[in-house]
Amino acid sequence: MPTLLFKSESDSPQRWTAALQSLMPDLKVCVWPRLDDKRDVEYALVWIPVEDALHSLPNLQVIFSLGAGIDHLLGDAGLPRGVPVVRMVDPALTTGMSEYLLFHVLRYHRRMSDYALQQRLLCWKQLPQARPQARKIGIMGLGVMGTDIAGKLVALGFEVAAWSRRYKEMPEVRCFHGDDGLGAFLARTQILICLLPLTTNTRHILNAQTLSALPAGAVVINVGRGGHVVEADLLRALDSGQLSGATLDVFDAEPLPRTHLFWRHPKITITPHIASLTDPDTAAVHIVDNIRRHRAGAPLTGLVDVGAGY
Ligand code: NDP
Ligand code: OXD
Repeated sequence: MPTLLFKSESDSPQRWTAALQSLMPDLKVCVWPRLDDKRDVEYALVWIPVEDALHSLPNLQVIFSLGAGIDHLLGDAGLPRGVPVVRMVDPALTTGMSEYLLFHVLRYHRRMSDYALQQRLLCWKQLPQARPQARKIGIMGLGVMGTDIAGKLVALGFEVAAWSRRYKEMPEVRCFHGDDGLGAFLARTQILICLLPLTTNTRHILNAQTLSALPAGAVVINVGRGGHVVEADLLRALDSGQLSGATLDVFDAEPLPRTHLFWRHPKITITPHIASLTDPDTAAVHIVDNIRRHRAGAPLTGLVDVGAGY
């Protein structure tokens, strides 16, 4: 009988156990710190802090992350090195992200903040309406989630570009890659979506230099990680008018401290890291599928390249 150790302070062990066992009834799920015999544990499903939960599990084969973004887990001192790490990849998580991004892109595209302001002023005024073909969206990160939102924006008629680490092609998406491609990507982007993983190469990528490379009046939607943004540079770009708005779902410090300037900034929309939430009922499919793959000696899906940091 395969045994999985579950440890998370922010996810429900009952919901996860039920979801996993509905798909794999013979899976034994132990919830940290209740463990009968450490030698039985082959799989772990965890979120930070890992603490000493994974230490001295002599037969641990695969560590599953409860998150798609892996930066926190890779940075956790409790993560044993050398054991394969699999991140969360779930079509429902991806769909949730695309819903969030479509909502905010359309909100900016259709100038809903301007109309909200007009309503407060009792002002009845029709503003010019741009065609989607005239709106240039740029997606940083053309991975699982970036590819999905890119396709959905293309389907709506937007002019879409994406920027990735390695060369990529996608129909009707202008693809840029690497340091050399960044300048041209930013120069044409009016609505910038950050869907990058946080790595040593992407930390602080939204800074004074990159924000000033966007066309004046651009907007930024950050759903990657707070560490992608140099907060003071973002505030300066908003206050100078270089940026006309920012939607931020992720922050360096979460929960965002009540005294943080972002909260009350008129050009910032804040959400509490909810762009897409993992649902055990759908996400368990990915875990169970990978356990089956592992037991059959097949390649795992969502395997993290620890060296690359994602
Ligand atoms: P993927 O690993 O599938 O995609 C990552 C993309 O980023 C790839 O296209 C990769 O390029 C690109 N990338 C990585 N490093 C660089 C770099 N140095 N320069 C340029 N491009 C780079 O990740 P997902 O799409 O699944 O998720 C993306 C991120 O979204 C997660 O890491 C997480 O931080 C965030 N997230 C946020 C959530 C929220 O609720 N706010 C929910 C879920 C995820 P290449 O294709 O060449 O490898
Ligand atoms: C994730 C997240 O990475 O929720 O899954 O941010």
